[in-house]
Amino acid sequence: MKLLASLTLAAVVSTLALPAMAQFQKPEDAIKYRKAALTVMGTHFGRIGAMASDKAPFDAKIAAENAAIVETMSKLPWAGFVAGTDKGDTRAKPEIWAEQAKFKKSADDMQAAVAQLNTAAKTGNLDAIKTAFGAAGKSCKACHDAFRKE
Ligand code: ASC
Repeated sequence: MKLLASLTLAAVVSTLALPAMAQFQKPEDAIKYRKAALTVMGTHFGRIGAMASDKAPFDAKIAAENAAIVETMSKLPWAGFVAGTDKGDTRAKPEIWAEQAKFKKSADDMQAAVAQLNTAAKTGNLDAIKTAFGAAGKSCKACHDAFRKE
């Protein structure tokens, strides 16, 4: 069982490590994929936000379920930022590719903030969730301000 788990993990990791372009048939597919991933992430993030801003009743289990989804989703959009996909049905700015280290740092910061939100959600403490939600929201906004067109 342990061996099977290791082999499965190795297969998943090597798939994720494939050159991004090899994972999409067409540039449009990469754009669609990253937008879909960000949309799903934003949807579940928003459900936590409703609780964090007292617009929805707080339910620790629902918050934790949503935070786990957000953390998983936060890992996915990046493979879709294939070189040359600043054209088409996208608001991605060319700076994503011109300033790759900066973009990667932004993406990493968001993933770290979202991981902390997931940790906070697991405690079931609304105040901790509010704090972590605020920080995660800032990380979303920082990346959008720098790398997303209006
Ligand atoms: C959301 C969402 C975003 C972020 C961002 C935070 O709920 O969909 O893109 O929060 O608005 O500033």
